[in-house]
Amino acid sequence: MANLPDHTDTIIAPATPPGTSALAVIRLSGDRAISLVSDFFSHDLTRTPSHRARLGILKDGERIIDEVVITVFRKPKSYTREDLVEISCHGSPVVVREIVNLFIRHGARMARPGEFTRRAFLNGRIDLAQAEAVADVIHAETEMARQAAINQMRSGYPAELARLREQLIEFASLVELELDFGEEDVEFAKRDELKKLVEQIIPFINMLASTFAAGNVIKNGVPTVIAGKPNAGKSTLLNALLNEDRAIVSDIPGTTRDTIEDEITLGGLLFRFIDTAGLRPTTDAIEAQGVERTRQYMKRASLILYLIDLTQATPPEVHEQEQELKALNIPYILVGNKTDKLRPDELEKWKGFPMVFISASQKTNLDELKNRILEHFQIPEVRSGDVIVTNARHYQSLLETRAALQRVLNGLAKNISGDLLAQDIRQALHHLGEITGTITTEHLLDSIFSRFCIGK
Ligand SMILES: Nc1nc2c(ncn2[C@@H]2O[C@H](COP(=O)(O)OP(=O)(O)OP(=O)(O)O)[C@@H](O)[C@H]2O)c(=O)[nH]1
Ligand SMILES: [Mg+2]
Repeated sequence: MANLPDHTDTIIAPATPPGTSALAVIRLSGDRAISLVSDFFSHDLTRTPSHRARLGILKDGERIIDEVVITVFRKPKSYTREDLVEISCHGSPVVVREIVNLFIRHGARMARPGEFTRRAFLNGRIDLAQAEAVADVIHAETEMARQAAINQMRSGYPAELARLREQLIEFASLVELELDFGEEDVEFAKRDELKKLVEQIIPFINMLASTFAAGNVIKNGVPTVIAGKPNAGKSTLLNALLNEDRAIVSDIPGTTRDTIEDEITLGGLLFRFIDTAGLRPTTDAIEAQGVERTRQYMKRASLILYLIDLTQATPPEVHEQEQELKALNIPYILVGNKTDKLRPDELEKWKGFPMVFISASQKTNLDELKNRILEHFQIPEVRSGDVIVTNARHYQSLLETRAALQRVLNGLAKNISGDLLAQDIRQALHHLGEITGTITTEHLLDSIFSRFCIGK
């Protein structure tokens, strides 16, 4: 095991959010965790077996701080694989602070964000992808995101990947062994077997990488931009979708000047709807900035809802706007608004357009619109056990692994020398190792764990 724990000191942090609550939990982890807490507790914890809870009084000298329940976890059967103590106290910020301060005064150190999970990783209890999944579980905003993160946290990447990686390592060392023989023409690593192995790994990586499109949507949600001309009813639609008065609506064109966004869940997916300034040429400097912002957001959207005021627009005009939309190369839906103001025969002229007809102010046909939105995101239901790549860092590493493996294949076809071959194999292994953390740098670990909350 290359990664040894970097710190052996005993750390402490509240594991529950700040503020008043029924209960709060404080955790300590490290060699001194049990004896330190025991010194201030009414019972001797040094004799308490692992996974056992005890009710008692926490005292600073003669002063009672709180009545608490303390659970002892002995290494290696704890979250961090170190001795770990959980103190359940009353959920008062004052009590929590007093307890934390008491132990800091006597030698514990305040934990950094994610430090408990970092220790779990460094002590080999979980791999890096699983550690990252812990943060994803905590931050999951939809049921599907939670399920994907739980799967990753519990089982990590498939064992199959680890097995293929082991075999690749073997080849790397065989090829490198050949190099030691210098001039002599030896071949320990059978080239056709190496080729077979690489041809096995690439489809596997393709399979994992192909889940990222769905994984990214599941984890980060879908940025959906509501665009169109001023007064089309964009802000009214945003409010109708959110079921609240989020954006100002008025009959003055150019009401919305900045983007306004909010999230809702549709069909288990998180959508971020972004209301924008209406698209029109303008001499007003501020409105012009807003229009420019709209265009930027449209370029980065996963989906555009293009709203049309059917009482104003003409088919040739909409046809022209549709051409501009097509040029963006981003999925869009044409939404004809204000049907409440139209006679049935006036709808006739729009027959040629693939349009969803709604009335945003009357909330008519919004279900049809929601269905059309969901049709763009055919996400398979995530079942327990499914592996889905939701992490952009993993996705990047998978692509780089694949590129390096492709170079191995090309090199084999061209019969390149062993040292060049070894280099490409090493690179593939490096990128593969980045995912699970067999290859890490302090810098990478810092950036991953700093996103955690303190106490996790
Ligand atoms: N009759 C009718 N009026 C609507 C409908 N939707 C919006 N309106 C009205 O159209 C006007 C403009 O609505 P907004 O939602 O502010 O339009 P917008 O597209 O956000 O406009 P800007 O922010 O100026 O770009 C308001 O007076 C709304 O009440 C609708 O479905 N039917
Ligand atoms: Mg508006």
